[in-house]
Amino acid sequence: MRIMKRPNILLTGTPGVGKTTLGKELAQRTGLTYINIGDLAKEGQLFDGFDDEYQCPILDEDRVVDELEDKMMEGGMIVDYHGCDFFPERWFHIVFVLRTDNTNLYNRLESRGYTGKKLQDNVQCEIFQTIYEEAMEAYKEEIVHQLPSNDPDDLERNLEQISQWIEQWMKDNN
Ligand code: DAT
Repeated sequence: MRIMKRPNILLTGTPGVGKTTLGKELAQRTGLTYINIGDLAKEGQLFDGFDDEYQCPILDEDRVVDELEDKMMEGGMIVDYHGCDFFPERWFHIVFVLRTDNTNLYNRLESRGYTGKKLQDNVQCEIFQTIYEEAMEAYKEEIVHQLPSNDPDDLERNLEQISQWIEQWMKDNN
């Protein structure tokens, strides 16, 4: 039996914009595999040092890339991470940067338990569109797309659009 080729998708954006929510639901609807880089790093202890300012372990980016290489070559992966410039560019067929309005994001991060500098820095990251600019530098501009992620209607629209894109990609590449 010939194996169907499937695309790899990167979901990125500031923490709290809804990457996990979208990624998991998208995986359920399409049969693609959802990969959360934070969880993967925790499971495999793929860390290199500790960030005193943010009180969190520092991701060992090289080991994350090594760990994922074989899976990414299989295709059909949905990768979720709040950064994007250390992944090999060749891994992804499309990159989505989720965007959330400031007040909305502030409330989400606050209910997640973020306070003080951590809360402020993350909201600023969104205001300065840091991750969008990172994505535009790391990937071909034409494969980078911003998606609004403010309410359940946005979520549903994004799910439908990406599902359709996957279907079309598979028609074109098989
Ligand atoms: P991320 O993975 O980007 O950190 P998340 O998926 O954990 O974000 O979502 C953060 C919170 O926001 C969570 O409580 C779910 C909620 N949320 C996500 N997408 C949403 C949307 N489109 N509309 C309303 N709430 C959303």
